[in-house]
Amino acid sequence: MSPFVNRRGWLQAGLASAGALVLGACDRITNSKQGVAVLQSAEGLTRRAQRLILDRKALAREFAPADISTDFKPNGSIDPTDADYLALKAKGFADYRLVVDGLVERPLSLSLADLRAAPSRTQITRHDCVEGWSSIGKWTGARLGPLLDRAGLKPNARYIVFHCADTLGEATDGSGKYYESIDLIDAYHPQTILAYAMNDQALPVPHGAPLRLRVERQLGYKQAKYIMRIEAVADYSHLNGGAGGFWEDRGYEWYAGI
Ligand SMILES: Nc1nc2c(c(=O)[nH]1)N[C@H]1C(S)=C(S)[C@@H](COP(=O)(O)O)O[C@H]1N2
Ligand SMILES: [Mo]
Repeated sequence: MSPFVNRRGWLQAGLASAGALVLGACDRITNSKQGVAVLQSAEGLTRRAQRLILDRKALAREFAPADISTDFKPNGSIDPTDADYLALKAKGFADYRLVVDGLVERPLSLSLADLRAAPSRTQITRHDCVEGWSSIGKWTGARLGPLLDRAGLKPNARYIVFHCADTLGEATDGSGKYYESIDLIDAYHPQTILAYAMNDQALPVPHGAPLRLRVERQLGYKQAKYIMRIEAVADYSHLNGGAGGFWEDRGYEWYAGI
């Protein structure tokens, strides 16, 4: 069972036991006007929480092959010059390994072949950059949820951090390396994939070769390219500028939903 389901189970168990407490005093409560109001407001709260969770699980719109942009704009880093990345690129990424570690039971080190053999998904979606442009692309990749299950998240894991190969900016936050983070609801969303292909070709360098995130209900800057390492954490405030991502450390919103 995925930790997301575990947590939801935990939430439901919590609500059920809160309900049991209320039910224990049922007679007295329903006999008072105030008591009925308490029950009604609790029900409203549960319904709103449920709606929020359903909304977080909704799928992003998917498009038809004819909608695919022929001029999908590469943005931000488009040709990293970091030494480790250049060495991998020189060998066509044959030595590439994705490290999955942090709060996991079984740290992983996956080759591109391992990733291609993992449970996958293909989707045609629209990418929206905060700069005001959008492009539609077709992405194929390993679903993040099953990979996290393979590693086995520890119960205190709350966020997934993506550590990238490229240095985009000044080292104002201790590194200047690009990084991003998402919560477990987005990590287990069915359209959240580690894409190794774009428009039926191996992912090109300008778009994040050999591996980039697609988290389809979020803005462009959440779509981390050049992913080297995935770390499960309880909290991200100790990383770099503390705001959970390269652009977040520079004032952008963390959740960045669209
Ligand atoms: N590693 C890394 N990931 C990144 C960026 C970057 O500079 N470095 N730029 C982000 C931004 S702002 C956007 S809009 C998208 C661009 O993705 P694309 O190059 O495929 O269009 O990547 C995002 N992910
Ligand atoms: Mo962007």
